[in-house]
Amino acid sequence: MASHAKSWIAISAAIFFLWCIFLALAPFLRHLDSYLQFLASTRNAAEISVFESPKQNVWADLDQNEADGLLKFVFSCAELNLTNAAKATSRDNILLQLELLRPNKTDVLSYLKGDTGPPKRWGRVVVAQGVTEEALVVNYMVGPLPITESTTIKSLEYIFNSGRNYVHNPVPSRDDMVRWLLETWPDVSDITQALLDSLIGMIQGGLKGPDGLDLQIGSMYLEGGNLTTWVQFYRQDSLSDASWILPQGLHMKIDFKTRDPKNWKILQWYYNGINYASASELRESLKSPNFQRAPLNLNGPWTKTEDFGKGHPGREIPPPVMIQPGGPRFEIDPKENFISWMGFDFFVSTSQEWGLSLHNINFDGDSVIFEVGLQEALAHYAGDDPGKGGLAAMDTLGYMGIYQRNLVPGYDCPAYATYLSATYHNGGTSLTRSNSICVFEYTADHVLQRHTSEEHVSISKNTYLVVRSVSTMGNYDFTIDYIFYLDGTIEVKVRASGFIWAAFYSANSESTQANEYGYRVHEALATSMHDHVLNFKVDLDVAGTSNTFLRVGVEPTTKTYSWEDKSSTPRNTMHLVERKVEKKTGLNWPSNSREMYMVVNEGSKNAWGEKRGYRITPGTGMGAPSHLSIVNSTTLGRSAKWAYKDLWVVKQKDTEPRSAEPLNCIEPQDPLVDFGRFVDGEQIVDEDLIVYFNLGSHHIPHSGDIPNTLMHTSASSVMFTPFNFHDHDPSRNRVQGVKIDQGSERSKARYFGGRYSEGVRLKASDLEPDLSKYNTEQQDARNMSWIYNLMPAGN
Ligand SMILES: *[C@@H]1O[C@H](CO)[C@@H](O)[C@H](O)[C@H]1NC(C)=O
Ligand SMILES: *[C@@H]1O[C@H](CO)[C@@H](O)[C@H](O)[C@H]1NC(C)=O
Ligand SMILES: *[C@@H]1O[C@H](CO)[C@@H](O)[C@H](O)[C@H]1NC(C)=O
Ligand SMILES: *[C@@H]1O[C@H](CO)[C@@H](O)[C@H](O)[C@H]1NC(C)=O
Ligand SMILES: *[C@@H]1O[C@H](CO)[C@@H](O)[C@H](O)[C@H]1NC(C)=O
Ligand SMILES: [Cu+2]
Repeated sequence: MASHAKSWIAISAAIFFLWCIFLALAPFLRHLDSYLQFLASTRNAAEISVFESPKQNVWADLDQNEADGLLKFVFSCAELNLTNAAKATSRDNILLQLELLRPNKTDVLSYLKGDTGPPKRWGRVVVAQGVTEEALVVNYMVGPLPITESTTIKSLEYIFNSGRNYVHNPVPSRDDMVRWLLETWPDVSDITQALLDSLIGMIQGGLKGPDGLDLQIGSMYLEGGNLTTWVQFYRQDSLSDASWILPQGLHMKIDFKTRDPKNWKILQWYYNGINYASASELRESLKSPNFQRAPLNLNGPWTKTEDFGKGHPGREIPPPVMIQPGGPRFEIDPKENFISWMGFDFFVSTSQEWGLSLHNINFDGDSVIFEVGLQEALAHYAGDDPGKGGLAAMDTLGYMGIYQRNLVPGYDCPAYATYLSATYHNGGTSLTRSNSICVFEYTADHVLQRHTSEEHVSISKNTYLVVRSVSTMGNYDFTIDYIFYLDGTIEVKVRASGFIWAAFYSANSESTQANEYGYRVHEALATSMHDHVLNFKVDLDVAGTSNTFLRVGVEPTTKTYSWEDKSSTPRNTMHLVERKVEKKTGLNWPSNSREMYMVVNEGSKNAWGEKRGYRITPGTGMGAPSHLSIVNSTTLGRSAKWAYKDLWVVKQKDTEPRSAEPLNCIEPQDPLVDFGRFVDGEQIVDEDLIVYFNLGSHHIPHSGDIPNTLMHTSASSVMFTPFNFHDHDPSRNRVQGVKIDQGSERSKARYFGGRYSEGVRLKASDLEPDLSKYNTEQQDARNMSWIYNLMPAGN
């Protein structure tokens, strides 16, 4: 290394040697971020409530006692042969994560009905197995918990339809990779100096140059466990974390064949639209007077996400805010994470991989949804350079729950929101994300109901309850909301903001037409089109588990009615046509909304004899949520078959609890859970149905995405809304409103529901939390993540 002493490094944490997660934890690890700790002025659920859940939260992740017992158990388990990660090499077995193995629905239902006690608790244990010739990531189940004499460990296979409990680990050793890069890369720093005006070298222990370069994984290829990957140079930016929009036009292809670093090599280079078979070929070419250089994509004020300067005059006046003088109107049992509001009640659980889920949602005592939660979040890119050409990121492997960070009151949620925390057990330690979930009521800027006649105007406020979390996955922050409305409607909504993962703009591109994959947005920067597809599971139990999926068409027809003149031309009109979905299937949102999709209970009728149901409909946002545009993605293989349709109707099975599995992307051709096999022709009339639906969008960033994508245009949602479920609109007896008699003589207001009749005293902090007073809490995720073990050191 001495001869390269002046070489800088900068292989940032962004380099993830797992081909689907490279979502760059770079910002996290680079800054060891501090987190906001809320002061007493923020309501913390644990401090307020005497409200008690009628049942135990059987979906709650392991408590500290269970996790400690499990940790002891696995380290003393001869079969696992675990080595402490701090001392381990890639030839040892390392514990990756501990979490709850969610109980089977069958067992939960009998508990909820009161037939049995709570289901036995089991833990899921994930191990990186290095002692065997082939490196694997292996799943086990341990239970019952807490640990007693009768606790056993078993291979965990039943939740996968591959018949396996493991995937091959293409990158068993981060250390080996770092060592290899240390030895190899200084040899090519002359190339980055010449083309990017920046040296590469290798740092360890956090040494970093101001104009250092990051490396980010782009397209990756796995062949039977052999990993080949393109890496692209990015410029660092420690001030704005803008490295995502500072791609450089230089790419290298690296072959990490087998576990033996002796077999690893740089295979190929790519610069400004031209391929080079080796570093020496590129060096030769550089000497030629005809060599075409691309402009540098350099940092500057344009990447800053804030403008602290004097702006538009209007911004010196603070904007309107919501306040909650009457206190919250919902109740929380913080021990069980059980929430009750206006006839709704439900449980909340967290998982380190997929974040929040809601369970056993009832409305006025009727079951509506047994479970709703994120399954996987995919971002699939396209482009004509090796960085974006085959890039697909699946975020649950990057821990969407663990990266639900502390929320910022007054910004993420109203100042008056109630906050919940979550604890995760990973890599042998535990980490609590305090205040990472917020719950609040909000009154919309539009009413829920209004009607005006000559005599009266009648109008009702639209107040709803939101359960919110934000998962930061590298470049994007995903805000996920579960929203409850007074009529029994439930909405699931996703919004994203952050840096786009941009492409280098090259005049020499291989594109066959202008703007084939995006738009030029800076000197040497182009947007890269990508599809966001976030898959959610909703286990609807509409007034019980015996449900049928109906498609009710709104169709044109031609008819002659009895009351019409027999000789008249037939009348062109429209009517409703009801069809049952008889077999498991995938569906798209129909054009012109020409069909209603609904789940009904044929054994449960309302007062008018109509089947009670819940309609599933695209909600509010940028049009109908989209599915993946690519057909048979080369990158995804069979790992994300759920991405190809808007929604899917299948049947509840204890052996198919999830559509996706974080480890799927490591063996895409033979994933642990192949969703394609869920849709097997089985009959689904009067059955316990599961609907999987996708949120997301075709994201075609433009100049307005620089520096950051904005939330209002990135939003998509799906709503579940009662359909003949009640005898009339159930919002009437829980809403606030007024009826005003019109006319000069009478003009009288009659209110229904509570209202403010006196002024309220406010503290400034009710309007604007004083964030400068919050403690910052360092929450280093370093030892939390086995992924970290696969990343180069030095951050
Ligand atoms: C985390 O891991 C590093 C390196 O393995 C070690 O030095 C450090 O002590 C660990 N920290 C904790 C809190 O375990
Ligand atoms: C247990 O792991 C060690 C390496 O950590 C290895 O040397 C040993 O052979 C393993 N034992 C068994 C039984 O696999
Ligand atoms: C769930 O059911 C499956 C299949 O019936 C069984 O193998 C498994 O052990 C059960 N899981 C738990 C956590 O009880
Ligand atoms: C992986 O690479 C090694 C070394 O070249 C080779 O022996 C092996 O067959 C490769 N595996 C596959 C499945 O291509
Ligand atoms: C996608 O895969 C299906 C099933 O294998 C096949 O029928 C179809 O032709 C493929 N389409 C494309 C564009 O590759
Ligand atoms: Cu996007």
